[in-house]
Amino acid sequence: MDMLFKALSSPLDLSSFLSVHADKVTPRRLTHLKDYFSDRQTVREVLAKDDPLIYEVWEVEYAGPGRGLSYGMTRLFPGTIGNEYFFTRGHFHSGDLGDEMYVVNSGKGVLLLSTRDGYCETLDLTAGQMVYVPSHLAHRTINIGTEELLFLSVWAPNIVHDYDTIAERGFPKLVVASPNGPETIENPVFFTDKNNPTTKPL
Ligand code: PAN
Ligand code: ZN
Repeated sequence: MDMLFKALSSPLDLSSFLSVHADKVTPRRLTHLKDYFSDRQTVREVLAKDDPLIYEVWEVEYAGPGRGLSYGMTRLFPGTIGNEYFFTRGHFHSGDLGDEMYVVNSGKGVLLLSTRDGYCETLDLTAGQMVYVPSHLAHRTINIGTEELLFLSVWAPNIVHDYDTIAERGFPKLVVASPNGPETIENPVFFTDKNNPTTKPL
């Protein structure tokens, strides 16, 4: 019988999902994120020597009858590019049932959330933290710690992941390393007006 038709059970330590359940692993290296980090000079310098792994998504896509649920574990590694911490690309959900649940297994992070019209907020992510992400909020995860940030996401399989909007304009805010620790600052090149190319970042 297909695994998706069975009840799934896991101990609270979600890291066991990594070896047991995932049927697809997607690595995201700096090459895939080179246009997302704001310090393009540092991106070029790092890529000239190496192509670091920023995160991996270990995913189980629902393929059974009815609506179902898909889920995945993200392993977001610690590190910085320039003063920006490693992050996931980030996306909006569109389509029916666009809400999502996040549960943090381990590590220390920030969830950056934003509406299409530029409202932005951050939530702290620590082990055991659960976040309900409503469908109208784009979401990006940022690792501000020194360990891997490991979290589970659960979403409806008919969600359309919209990456283009974030790829084009970024998030209104950036989370950067400063002498005082992680700091959330305005994104100087956030692009809100698609009809005005002069505001387009970089
Ligand atoms: C998560 C993300 C995962 C990787 O499973 O897809 O953390 O981030 P990007 O998809 O932005 O590269 C989720 O939010 N799924 O909907
Ligand atoms: Zn999502």
